[in-house]
Amino acid sequence: MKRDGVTPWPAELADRYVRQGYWRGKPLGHWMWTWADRDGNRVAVVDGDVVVTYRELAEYADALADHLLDLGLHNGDNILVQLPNGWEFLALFLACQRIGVAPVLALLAHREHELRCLAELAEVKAIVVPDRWQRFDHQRMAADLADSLPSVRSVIVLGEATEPTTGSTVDLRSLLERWQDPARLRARLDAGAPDPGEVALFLLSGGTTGTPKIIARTHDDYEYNARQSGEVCGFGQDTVYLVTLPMGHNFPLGSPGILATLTHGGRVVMLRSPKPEVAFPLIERERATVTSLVPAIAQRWVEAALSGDHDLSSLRLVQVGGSVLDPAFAARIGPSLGATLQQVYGMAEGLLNYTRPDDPADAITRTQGRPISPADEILLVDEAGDPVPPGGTGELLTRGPYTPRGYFRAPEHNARAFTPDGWYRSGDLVRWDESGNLVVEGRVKDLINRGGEKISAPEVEAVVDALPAVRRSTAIALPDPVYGELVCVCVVLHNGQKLTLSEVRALFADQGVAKFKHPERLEIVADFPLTPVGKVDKKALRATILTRDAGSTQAA
Ligand code: AMP
Ligand code: DBH
Repeated sequence: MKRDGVTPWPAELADRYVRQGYWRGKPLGHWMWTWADRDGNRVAVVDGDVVVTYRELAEYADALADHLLDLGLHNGDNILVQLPNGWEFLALFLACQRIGVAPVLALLAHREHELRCLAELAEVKAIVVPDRWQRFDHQRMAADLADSLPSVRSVIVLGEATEPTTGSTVDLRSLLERWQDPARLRARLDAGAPDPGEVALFLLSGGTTGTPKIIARTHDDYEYNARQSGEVCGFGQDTVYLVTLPMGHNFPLGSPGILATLTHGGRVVMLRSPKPEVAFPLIERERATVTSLVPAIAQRWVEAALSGDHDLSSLRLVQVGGSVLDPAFAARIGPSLGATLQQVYGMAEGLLNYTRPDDPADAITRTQGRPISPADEILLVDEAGDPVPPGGTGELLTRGPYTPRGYFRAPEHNARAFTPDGWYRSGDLVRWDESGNLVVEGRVKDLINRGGEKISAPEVEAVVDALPAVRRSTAIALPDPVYGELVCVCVVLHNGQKLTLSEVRALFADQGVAKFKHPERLEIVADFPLTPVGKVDKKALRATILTRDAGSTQAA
């Protein structure tokens, strides 16, 4: 391995994954170049008015890879990427795959708090950002980070590169220009192709710890993740995939998403806002056949479809995943959008479950699907770690050809998050349904799932604890009608102290924490209920608050 801190699969299993054809020994994205050769005039990406063919995408990615080498980035290096959905992001992603540079895929919502942790953890050599996005100056943030992080040598900006840094500041679009003869360049890049067992990209985990965790995905493992997902979902040359969610996320990127679409010679349509007013005209114009949504967005789409008059008839499959989907609402999605619903229960850590398009309607609305691979192993265990009886609910443990054996550079956390024999402890409580699919019943992990965005409770607590008025804090999930869950912080204050929600939120903004993590509710309590082993009893705290809320609603 070129990078330290990656936990490999056991050698004999890795051999088996190769022998059984799961791992093909090819760099991620190689099929995009194959399509460029075979049928280069096919359209690969539509992004607003920009149409990019497979040949053009291959040439842009090669040119960019060449320029990245000139910037001093090499096989084994990591870069931090925070970009909006768009063809330039895709070209950059593919360029990285070409030369063994692994992008850490941050979300646009992330701010300095998150980016600094990620950049330090992966010792990134470059940071890629838009100049501004939704009135926020990403370039300024990246320049500040670059100035204070010794590993960072370049800031690459999509838009106008104006902010000087101690290293170099480069305009991403200028790197997409071709300076060399494409055929010669290609031969040179082919010669330096990365080892497929190496890290191709880093995905972010929702996390349950004070600092963010990232997952190193290899070329072999992620190529299979996308290819097998595409197989299960019937992707083909006629697939037109609409990228509704942020494309650095595992769901739109590789489940089956963008990468499987390109594997099959299909067409990717970029969307910058999931709003139905923007998405529906595009579905109509581009005849999109499939997209992926989180439940909160599906809700807006269903409401808009009822009142709107856009032609969505091209849609065949609408994937919904990331957080709990209410079965009664699930039953309305397919009919309202004129497509088959597919529930997706996935994780950046690996294992992917999909309902199958030909499952009975009832299984599609009530279950979260089943694994994509015959080599996926699943074990449901009780609190003592013993298997639960058939039909029982337990914590899902998993291993398999696209489920890595550890988080990147996190030995202490890995000792808890993985069993000694390599099972990933998902923290999800699930059961096998009679249909043969899994049903997610709850979770034992300490996070808040806000409409599919995962928020680590300990991370929130660490920020709140810095307030002088606060003696102790704890973060819990409360129900939210739109996002499913919201962040509630409960605090015990020092004697005579006061605290308001706006003071708490101001602190989060000041610390540069992503907005979706800012607490939406504050509860001041005299003390926390404790479990028999002396930990904060979050369940009891939540129940007390909910009972009190119910009482006050009735009284009102
Ligand atoms: P992450 O580890 O950040 O990639 O988040 C993955 C987690 O999201 C899973 O372990 C589940 O807790 C949750 N999740 C994903 N899909 C679903 C779903 N369809 N229903 C319920 N929870 C889900
Ligand atoms: O929530 C997730 O992380 C998720 C959901 C659906 C995911 O990673 C995926 C599909 O690939």
